[in-house]
Amino acid sequence: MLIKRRPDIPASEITPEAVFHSRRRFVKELALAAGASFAAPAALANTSYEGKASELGEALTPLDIVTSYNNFYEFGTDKDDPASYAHEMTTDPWTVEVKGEAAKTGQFAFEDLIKGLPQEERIYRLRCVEAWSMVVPWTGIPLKKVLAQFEPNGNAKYVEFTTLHRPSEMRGQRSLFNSIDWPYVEGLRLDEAYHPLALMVTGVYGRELPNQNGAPWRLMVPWKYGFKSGKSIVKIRFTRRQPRNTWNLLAPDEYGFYANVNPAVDHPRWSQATERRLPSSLFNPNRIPTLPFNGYAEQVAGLYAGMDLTKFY
Ligand SMILES: Nc1nc2c(c(=O)[nH]1)N[C@H]1C(S)=C(S)[C@@H](COP(=O)(O)O)O[C@H]1N2
Ligand SMILES: [Mo]
Repeated sequence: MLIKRRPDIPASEITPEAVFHSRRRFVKELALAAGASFAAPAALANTSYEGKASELGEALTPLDIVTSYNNFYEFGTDKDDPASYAHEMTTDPWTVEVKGEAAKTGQFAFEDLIKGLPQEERIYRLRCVEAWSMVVPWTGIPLKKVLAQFEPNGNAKYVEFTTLHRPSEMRGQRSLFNSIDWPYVEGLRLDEAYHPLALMVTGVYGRELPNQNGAPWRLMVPWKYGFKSGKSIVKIRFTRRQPRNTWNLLAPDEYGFYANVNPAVDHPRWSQATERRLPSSLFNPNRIPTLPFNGYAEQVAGLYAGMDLTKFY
């Protein structure tokens, strides 16, 4: 079974007992309900992840780095802020609102939304626009499976994802120094969202998703810069027109809507030609070339046929 235990975080940082148990019970039921499709790929099922070279032929980024070096501005702008403060966020119960161009809209309990949907394990590279990257075994539901259940209609050309706005539990949203207009919003073209590589992530390294990584669920769009993969999603809206997205609103010349990983298009303030693969240090920077579409070009380049990717960055 994939989900065994929570990450090794201090007892003081886990959610209150009752909440913890109710989600645990749910996770167990989910695993039973999903049956065989929930199993990890055979090669990984019986091995410990630590130190294992991945299916991609690249070393996995250790779990302690995946859970301690994060971007989650709702908890602060330093890389270690999310690990320090994300435990202040309550993730159970969790309600998701579905709106817009779809037959089934309304308020849904998170558990009901994912009930019966197949959970899969995928090892993906995540490339941040700040030029660091990691390789992580994520558990999640193909995004298409999540979205199709709402039966988007013919007008639905895009999908917008809104993440949690709860200043009482998110100190970055209370900070006087933050420049983001909360909540954090991201969007995809519907055909991008329906691409088989797009995943709605519910776990990491076979464990329940830690709060700092976006519990209880977050996007993972591996061919795009990390900022497209919104964490702790509470709203899904199907739209006719391209939704606005947080980073584009903040700095339109630096962050586009598409945000496909592209070593040939530099960020105005730094090169995107290479990346620091975590773990990375001063003495061992572990700098490697960045690949078009983060190495997934063969699968996804067709989505952008005929588009000028220096214009639609
Ligand atoms: N809600 C929310 N989602 C977010 C962010 C954020 O600040 N808030 N940061 C994004 C950025 S810039 C990156 S690189 C990834 C980092 O994911 P990780 O911390 O799990 O590695 O999350 C993305 N999702
Ligand atoms: Mo990022």
